[in-house]
Amino acid sequence: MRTQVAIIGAGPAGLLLGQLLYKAGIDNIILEQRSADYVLGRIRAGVLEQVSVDLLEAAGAAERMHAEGLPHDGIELLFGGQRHRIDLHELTGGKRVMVYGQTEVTRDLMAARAAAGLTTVYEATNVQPLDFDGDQPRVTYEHDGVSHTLQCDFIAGCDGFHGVCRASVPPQQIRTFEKVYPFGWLGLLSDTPPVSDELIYAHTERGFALCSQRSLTRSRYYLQVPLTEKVEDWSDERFWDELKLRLDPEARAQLVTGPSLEKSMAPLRSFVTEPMRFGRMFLAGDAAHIVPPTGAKGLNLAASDVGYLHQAMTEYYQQGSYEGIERYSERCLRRIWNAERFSWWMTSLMHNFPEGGGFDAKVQAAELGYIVRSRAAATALAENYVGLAL
Ligand code: FAS
Ligand code: PHB
Repeated sequence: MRTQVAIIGAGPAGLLLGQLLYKAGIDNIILEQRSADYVLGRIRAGVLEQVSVDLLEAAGAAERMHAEGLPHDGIELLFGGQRHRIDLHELTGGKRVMVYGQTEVTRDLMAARAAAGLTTVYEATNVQPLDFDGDQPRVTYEHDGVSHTLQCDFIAGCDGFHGVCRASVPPQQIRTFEKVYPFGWLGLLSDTPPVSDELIYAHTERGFALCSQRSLTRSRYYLQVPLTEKVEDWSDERFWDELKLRLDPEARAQLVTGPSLEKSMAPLRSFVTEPMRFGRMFLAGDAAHIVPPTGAKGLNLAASDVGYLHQAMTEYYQQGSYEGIERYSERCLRRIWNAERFSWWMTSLMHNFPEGGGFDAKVQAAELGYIVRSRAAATALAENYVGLAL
């Protein structure tokens, strides 16, 4: 079997890349280790930057997002028992974010791919990217007990943090940077109306909490918890009781609780791979980098990587140009490090670091107060939150 671009991973990065390449007339096949239902069952991101919205439009997968997504002009910071609105729209000269779940983005991209009649091999096992340091890369895999080889021009490693592509690069060719945080996020999804019109990021003595949403009838909440916590030790009732303790009185009174549709724990880490291109193999999305979700950047970085890779592939096949290929890592990493800094900063600002003691807590309180009093400080938060230009 042969294709122009072999894409490993059918998460948002792989599916978005597949659609953008298709629109450019570039043949591609996606190899995914899980089933489509399993991929759709993962509850993850919820906030899209304009850059991601634009790329979904270019991919022909934005119709339902515009019909059902929720444009948001601001967020709220809750600290000292008070909520303070950050007016993203006003502070950034008219920019906003789109609240639309990653599950729905993935569903829309899957539907667009199926409508285009493109090949996705789900439940492909033992996927191996090979010979990407030469001119004839290939990917071997097994499916339904049969071994296959996919010849290709390029390999796109969109296989997430635990994927095979980054692991296939000789260690001496790759450098990684990592910071692990001493806590995790316990998330709950429920068919209950959101507690407020906009997202609430809460910094409290009991820990961080985030009130997010998927629609006007479906909410997503997160609590900062120690890494020793286990999801099975958190009943719905325990989760709701702890969330109430981290909200202001108005939100506490507004909160509608109900049975969880999903509960999961995610560790928090910052991670970057340099470079992101190895001969004819490119890493994109979580395969190359991870951010703590506090800044809502993970999915958006995956989208911008894919935007750069689509541009590089289009220039190669349509103009014979190698410039986008050669500049891929540099272009992605500039935007990645800006998002890594912002995500680290938001995480450091909003979470409790017990080992930090009184001084760190005082600095957090001072910085939160500065943000709500200083237009310059609020603008810096706002322009990073809505996403820096490509
Ligand atoms: P993904 O991990 O989504 O997709 C990779 C795909 O590759 C998967 O389908 C996997 O099955 C497949 N794969 C892996 N190994 C393979 C192999 N060897 N062969 C074939 N296929 C293989 N971001 C936010 O912005 N906000 C959030 O709240 C948020 N919460 C998150 C919670 C969790 C638990 C995790 C893990 C991530 C979260 N993220 C969040 C980040 C997340 O949204 C990612 O940024 C996003 O999924 C990145 O998309 P991909 O790069 O496509 O990677
Ligand atoms: C979410 O809705 O899952 C979400 C929103 C904003 C974040 C993180 C997660 O910063």
